[in-house]
Amino acid sequence: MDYLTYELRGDVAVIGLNRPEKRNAISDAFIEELAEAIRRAEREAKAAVIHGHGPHFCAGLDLAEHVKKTPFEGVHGSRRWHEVFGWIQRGKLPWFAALHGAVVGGGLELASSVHVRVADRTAFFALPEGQRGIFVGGGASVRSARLMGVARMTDMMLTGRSIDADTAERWNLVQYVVPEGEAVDKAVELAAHAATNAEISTYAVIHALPRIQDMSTDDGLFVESFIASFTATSPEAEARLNAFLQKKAGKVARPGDAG
Ligand code: 1HE
Repeated sequence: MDYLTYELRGDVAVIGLNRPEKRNAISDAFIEELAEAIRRAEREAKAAVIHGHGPHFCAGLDLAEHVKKTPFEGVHGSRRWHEVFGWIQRGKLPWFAALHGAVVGGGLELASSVHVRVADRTAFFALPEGQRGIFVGGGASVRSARLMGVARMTDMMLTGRSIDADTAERWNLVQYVVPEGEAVDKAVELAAHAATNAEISTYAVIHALPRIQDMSTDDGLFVESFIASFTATSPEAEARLNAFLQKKAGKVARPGDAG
């Protein structure tokens, strides 16, 4: 692989963006490698982590390649990003991102397609598309806007505002902030935990929660009741529920206790 590293840590696939000399800027060939790595992780792992090698997570779209494209090639490129990032967001695995340095433009769009984001204190977030004369094209108007809200995203795009990790946590762009250099380990720890969940519950979380959020209250509650009933009657749920009742499964941990 030219642009990625791939390793298995137990049940967790760890994928590293590996074009540090160009700040992990994503070209067409890069996105195709990512597509392959996602499919491989789905075959080999139960959860996945994505991170960046070098000083930054990802500088977004490869602008040197983009500048040579026709408008229609640009549309196809954007649609391919949507497709590939969609395999992350609505695929088979829970995905975790470990973020540091620049998480900008398409880098933030990639980060927004995973399920849980961990940032270290060096991470900063921006959407410089407005300054570059373009618009977001890797899903930010849908995914990042749903995370932080349209008002904040509008501010970032109009003013070029760059925010730090703590602000990103307040804005719901990231769920964990850790000391410098610790994001990958934290993300792998969280992913390893998610890998122990019942597959059907994880699938419901990934696929049902965002869809229900897009529904009316009445439709959401109706759909929820069917998913709850379907998952609860699976053989795995029966085994897990009985294990708890027979005191063979762990109790819910208090915050701060080992899980
Ligand atoms: C790049 C890219 C890139 C760096 N495409 N080559 N994204 C941006 O507008 C972000 C542009 N990048 C930056 O603002 C900075 O590079 C960083 C803040 C991310 C990092 O700064 P720094 O000082 O560590 O690195 P650098 O010296 O700016 O860059 C090192 C090299 O990477 C340099 O190339 P070199 O040949 O001169 O060594 C840069 O040109 C190159 N480089 N970023 C191509 N993005 C599907 S739509 C998504 C739309 C977007 O993502 S728009 C936002 C694009």
